[in-house]
Amino acid sequence: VLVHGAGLLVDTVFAEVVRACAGHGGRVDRSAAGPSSAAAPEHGAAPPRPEGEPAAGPVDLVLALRGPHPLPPAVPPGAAAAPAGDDGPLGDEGFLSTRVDGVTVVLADAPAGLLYGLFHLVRLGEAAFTGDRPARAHRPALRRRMLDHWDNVAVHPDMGQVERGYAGGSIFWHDGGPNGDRDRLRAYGRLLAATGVNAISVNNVNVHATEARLLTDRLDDVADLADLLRPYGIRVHLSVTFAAPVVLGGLPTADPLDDRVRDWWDETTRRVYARIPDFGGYLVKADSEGQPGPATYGRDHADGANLLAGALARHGGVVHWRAFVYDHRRDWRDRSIDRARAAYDHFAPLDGRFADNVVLQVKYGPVDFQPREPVSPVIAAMPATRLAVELQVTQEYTGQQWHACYLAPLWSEVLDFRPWGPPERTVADVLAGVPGPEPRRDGDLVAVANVGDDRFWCGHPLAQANLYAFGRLAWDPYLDPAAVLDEWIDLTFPAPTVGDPALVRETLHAVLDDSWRTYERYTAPLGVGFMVDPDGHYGPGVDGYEYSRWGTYHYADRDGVGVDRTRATGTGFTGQYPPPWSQVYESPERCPDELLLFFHHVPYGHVLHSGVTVIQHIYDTHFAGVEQVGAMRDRWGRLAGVVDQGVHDRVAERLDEQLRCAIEWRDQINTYFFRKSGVPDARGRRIY
Ligand code: GCW
Repeated sequence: VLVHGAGLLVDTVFAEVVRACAGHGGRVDRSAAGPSSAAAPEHGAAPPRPEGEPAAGPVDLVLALRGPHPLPPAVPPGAAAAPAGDDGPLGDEGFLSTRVDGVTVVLADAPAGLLYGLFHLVRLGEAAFTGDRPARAHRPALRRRMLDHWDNVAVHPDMGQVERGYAGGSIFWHDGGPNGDRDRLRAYGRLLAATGVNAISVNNVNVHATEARLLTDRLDDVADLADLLRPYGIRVHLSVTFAAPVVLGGLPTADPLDDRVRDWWDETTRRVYARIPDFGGYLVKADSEGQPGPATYGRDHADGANLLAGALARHGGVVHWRAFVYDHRRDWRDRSIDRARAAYDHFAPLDGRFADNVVLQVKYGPVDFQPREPVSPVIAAMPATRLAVELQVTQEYTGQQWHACYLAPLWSEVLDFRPWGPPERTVADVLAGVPGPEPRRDGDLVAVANVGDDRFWCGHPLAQANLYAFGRLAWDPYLDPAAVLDEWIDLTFPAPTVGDPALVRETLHAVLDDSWRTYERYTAPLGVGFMVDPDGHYGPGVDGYEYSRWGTYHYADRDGVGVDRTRATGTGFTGQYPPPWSQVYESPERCPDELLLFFHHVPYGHVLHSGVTVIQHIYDTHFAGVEQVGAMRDRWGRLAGVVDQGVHDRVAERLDEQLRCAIEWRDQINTYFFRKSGVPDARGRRIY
């Protein structure tokens, strides 16, 4: 192998190859390393070679940065030519990959591209070194691919250390301070780079007292994380409290239009960049669920976001401002309010007022990460605003990493959704910056992270597939979830040396491919959402939220179920969508079955497009869902002795629990609706 070029991330590439050679044989040379290179010669590595001098012996693989040094002679003539019809710039993170005359070549114009090119080869595996491959350019579709950790430095009395974390304690913070396990943090950076993630925010969006200080007197801890993650091309962001000028700066106000407040943010941000020159920016949850915000001062979200954006702009930073804003103290009796409307009502009127380095971060659905929601109407409503779509890799509402639930098919449905109807752009197109009628800004894909200090990273070993799939879909939102799962399987489970080589792959597909829909079958039906236990959001609690202040109701009575969100007779939420969706969702006949109860209150006898009544659908899917979980568990059993014992045991333990919990869901939901409606199951199965 020859690694050619200079820079921190080229050093990382070199170190990766050194490590691979140490493990598997082979030899690596380095050329044009340049004075900036800090790479110490390691086992298996030859010292850097002067420019132009050929590597000794045949070279199988060249990873080379183009310019300022000439490409090494080991690059076969022709390998450096642009692919036919694609001679555009590779950008900061893109790369060319080809194989010519028996030499595999990766070329990039910037060091990060070389690192992504290396991980691309790892994904190709042996295929990277067989036959010739025409040159192909790879570039990320989205510029920022970001994970948000909801980690607290200190253990929080109600939420534990990681809010909605299901993988042990925080990977970043331990015992009120930084996590001393630096190897683990480096390994995390490496893992994220291999999926394509390039930005991370390292503390909870609910910013408590200790965590607020990460911005000021605890900044060294953040700088340390930035140092550990930088070699993998990952920029560090911070969640900040909007009240920081008061709680940290001692000012009497945090009013965004007050000069003292502006000066405080400018100066504080200047200090952050003096310490962390490539700092990513701030993430803010404001005026939501008790977090402070500009509303206290009679200012709006644009005033608030632009204040921080101004402080960050001169340093190249961005502010991610969350659109997850709603009244969490409402009266359930008041039928005039609809939580689904809130994000649009707050933000759509502000379109055009946000600074260019504000990214409005919108949850994919209008309510809150339910297993089934329509895509948020905010995406179509804000053409003049840079957007991020926020997904939830951590499985708050999808089984909390006790249930196997592969989420990439859900995310792909969101990314493939066409906010203005076919044939207009998809959500993925919008984020990728494909221009529409109005010039469009590109956006980000963001997700709440699912990693903690757990031995298997994610609690459930199969939940790693979600982390992997998030990174891959953020790099290329047009990828097929099943193909992404294949990549993950191949990278994660070595082919068994004895027995059927296809067994692992087939089993994992059987367990995971349909697991999100299976989860949907045994939980809340037809998009109605929020039938979870309010204490912790795990397991059933059919009426748990029905008379609460949170705004998430299903309105089941003896005659029917669902939320009337029509313009004609309901909350008017359907009017937040442009055509054709405003009409499709308005009509119970045209509304897709899986969203029917999100948009309509219908009688139990209402006949779905599938031909069955709503009540029979509820019974059928709940019995089917449990059967499917049983089948998943049996399938997994066949991998005993084939995959690592520790992994096998952990997954088996979780599938047992998934089955127990699915049965609980089935019986509570079926019994609830049987008692409400009095309609028996047409197939006479046991309901309590
Ligand atoms: O899904 C809800 C969670 C809260 C979370 C909030 C948010 C960080 O239940 O725990 O708070 O969303 O997204 O801000």
